[in-house]
Amino acid sequence: MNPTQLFDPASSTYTYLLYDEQSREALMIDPVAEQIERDMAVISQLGLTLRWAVETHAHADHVTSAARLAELTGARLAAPSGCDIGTASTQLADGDELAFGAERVRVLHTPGHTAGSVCYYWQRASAGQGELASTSSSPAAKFASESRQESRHDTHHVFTGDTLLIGGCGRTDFQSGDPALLYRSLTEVLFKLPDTTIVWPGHDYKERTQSTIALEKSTNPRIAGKTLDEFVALMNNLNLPPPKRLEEAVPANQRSGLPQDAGHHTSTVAEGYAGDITPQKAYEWMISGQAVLVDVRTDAEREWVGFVPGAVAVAWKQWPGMALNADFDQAIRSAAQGKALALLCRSGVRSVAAAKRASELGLTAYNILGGFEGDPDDQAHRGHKNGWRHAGLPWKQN
Ligand SMILES: N[C@@H](CCC(=O)N[C@@H](CS)C(=O)NCC(=O)O)C(=O)O
Repeated sequence: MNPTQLFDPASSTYTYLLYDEQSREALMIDPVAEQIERDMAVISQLGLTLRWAVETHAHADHVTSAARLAELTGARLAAPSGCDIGTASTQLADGDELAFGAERVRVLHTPGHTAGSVCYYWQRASAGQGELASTSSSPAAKFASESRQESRHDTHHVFTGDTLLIGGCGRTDFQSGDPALLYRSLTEVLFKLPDTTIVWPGHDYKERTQSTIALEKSTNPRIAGKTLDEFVALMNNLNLPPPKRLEEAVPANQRSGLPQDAGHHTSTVAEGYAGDITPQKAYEWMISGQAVLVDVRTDAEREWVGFVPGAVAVAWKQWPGMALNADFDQAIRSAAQGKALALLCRSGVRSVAAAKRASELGLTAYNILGGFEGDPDDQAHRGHKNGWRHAGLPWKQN
C-alpha cells in the first residue's frame, strides 16, 4: 500500500503514515500537534501499531505532535541528529534505517533548508495486493473516503520534508539554511534516486499531492537546468516573509512538542485548563490540602514504575491498548471533593489532556510539569532532567 497522506490546512503540512500490511506496524512522518486526534483515529481505524514518530527537521511553521503520539501509542521518537531535537531517543544519521514490521525507511541526510534536514527513502519490501475492503461500511473503506489513502503499490518513495517541494524547494534564509548545500542535496542525493520514485513533499501550498523524481529533475523551476551559482542567486533573492509561528515553533519542535517546563514559577496559565505547576508546588498543595493530587497514569505504570503515597489514582487511559478510561469523568469528579486538582502522568502530556477534560467538567485542574518520570535526556533516559522523582519528592515502589 502506498503511504497515507494527511494534510494540515493551517500550515499546508503533509503528514505521512507508512505501514507494513502483514504486521500492521507503522511509522509516521512529520505529525502536526493540532491533528493528533485525527491521526490517532486513523491509526486505530487501520488497526496499526505505531512504532515510530519521526521528523524530517525542526519545523518553523507548525508544532509537532511527536511526543504526544509517543505517549499515547508507545511509539519511539526519531529525529535527525543535526536538528537539536534532544527529546528524540533515536538520533538519525545518513544511511540509518528505521524498521516497522518487514518494511524499513532509509535516512538520507539532505542539508540545505536546515543543516540537519533529512529525507526518508522507502523501497517497499512487499508488493501487497492492497486491502481496501470493497464494502463501504468497513472502517478501512470509510477512512479511505475521508483521506488520501492510495490503493496503488509503487515501490520507491521519498519523503522530502522541506528539502524538495513540488515545483519548489525549502527556503534557505534562516535556521542554518544554506543554498549551496541544498543544491548538492537536490542534485547529488535526491536526483540520484530512481526516476520513478514518488516524491511526497512536506508541504504544498497549491493542493498538489505528489510528484516523481523524473518530473522534478526536469521541470522544477528552482533547480531544473540551473547551475550552482544560478540556484544560489535565486535562493538568496526569494525575499519571503518569515513563517508566522517561527519563534514559537522551532523551540517547541526541539522538544518534540512537549510543553515548556515553567521552572520555579507557581503556575503558568494554559489554554483549556487551569495551568502548569512544578512538582514541588503540587506537593506543597497536596500536603497543605489545597489540592488533590491525581495520578492519571495506567495501573501498570503505578504498579511497576512507582507511585506517590497520598495521590488518588484515576487513569486517563489504560494499558494494554491505551483505551480511554470510560469511568474517568465520574472518578475525577469524586476525586476533587470541591478542591483543585493537580494531575500527574509520566511526563506531563497525558495530564494535559486529562486536565482539559476535567476543566470541561467544571473542575479546576492543573498539569504537573515533567510528570512522574520527567522528560528524556540526550540518552533517552528519564529522571535526569525534571519531574517528580528528579525533584526528590516522596514516592514508593511495590
Ligand atoms: N506562509 C507560511 C510559511 C511558508 C514558508 O516559508 N514555508 C517554508 C517551509 S516552513 C519554505 O521553505 N517555503 C519555501 C517556499 O515557499 O518557497 C507561514 O507563515 O507559516
